[in-house]
Amino acid sequence: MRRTLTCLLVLAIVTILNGRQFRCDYKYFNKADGWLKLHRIPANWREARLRCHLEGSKLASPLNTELAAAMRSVAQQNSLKCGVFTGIHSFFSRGDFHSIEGIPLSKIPHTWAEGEPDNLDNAESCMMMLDSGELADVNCSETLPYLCYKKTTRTALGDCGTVDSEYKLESRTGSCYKFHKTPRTWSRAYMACAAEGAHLAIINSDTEAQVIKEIFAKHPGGSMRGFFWKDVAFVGFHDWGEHGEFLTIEGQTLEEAGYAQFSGGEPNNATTGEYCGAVYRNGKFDDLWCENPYAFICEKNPDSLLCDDNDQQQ
Ligand SMILES: *[C@@H]1O[C@H](CO)[C@@H](O)[C@H](O)[C@H]1NC(C)=O
Ligand SMILES: *[C@@H]1O[C@H](CO)[C@@H](O)[C@H](O)[C@H]1NC(C)=O
Ligand SMILES: [Ca+2]
Ligand SMILES: [Ca+2]
Ligand SMILES: [Ca+2]
Repeated sequence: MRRTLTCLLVLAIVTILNGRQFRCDYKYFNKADGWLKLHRIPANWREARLRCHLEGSKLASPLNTELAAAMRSVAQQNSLKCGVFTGIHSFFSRGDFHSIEGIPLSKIPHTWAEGEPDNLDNAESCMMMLDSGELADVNCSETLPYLCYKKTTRTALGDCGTVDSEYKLESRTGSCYKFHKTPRTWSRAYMACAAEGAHLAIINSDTEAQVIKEIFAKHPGGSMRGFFWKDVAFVGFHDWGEHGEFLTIEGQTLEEAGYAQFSGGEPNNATTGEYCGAVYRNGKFDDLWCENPYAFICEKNPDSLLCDDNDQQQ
């Protein structure tokens, strides 16, 4: 609670001084002209890029000396001696290094670590920054901590405690919801919601099922791009690998959560097995293939500001 208050206060001050805000879990660096967030848990480069993207930012690269200094100071404060991934990559064509923003390596001030770049085993398409600030090419499948960067923009926190204006507060349930039209697998959908400070929607009442049904109705099949089934959307329950019993992502049975209505004939565990939670347009549940991409619905507590976790950076 105190942390939330501190957070609100800091946000308020930042807002007054700069007229800008982004997310409470990001730290503002004036000289670097933006916000940085450290992801301490190592990930491979693809996961790191996606995580930053889903948070509304970009995998950080030392694009200029100020940003490089800010990145180094965060890494050093957190004793990340083994370095961090940068957004500099040659993911599409080995050797053609660019930042995520498309800035070529030749325009990014850099010094190489000793013996680098060496494109070891002809398998190094990603770039890391060492403790010293020097760069080295590495295998993108390595796992390293990383930073996400958001360049300064003028944004405002809405009713939902996020700058993401696609979250809409629903007075009947007190929650905010966002319908994602970019289809993802259930795990990726879970990740996308988490990155937004939300979670896959959990239906806790008939009223909330009605709300979800209305949200779904605002997104007819024709409004979604791509070849996927448009009459189902992932929500927050799963069989947790124990086929036959569904629990919410908060560990409750559907009955305990307050709503357990499956659509007629469901759950049917169709061909190859369906272990992930979804809803039909009628607001009733379906068991669905986890690994196929579908639309999904995130739910967010409007009071959660993304900064009430314990490893908040100072
Ligand atoms: C390096 O990359 C290759 C593919 O380019 C992959 O098969 C290999 O497992 C990677 N090695 C490590 C140590 O991550
Ligand atoms: C669901 O279907 C899969 C594959 O057909 C099967 O292996 C699994 O046991 C089924 N699960 C249940 C709970 O019936
Ligand atoms: Ca190397
Ligand atoms: Ca809910
Ligand atoms: Ca089904």
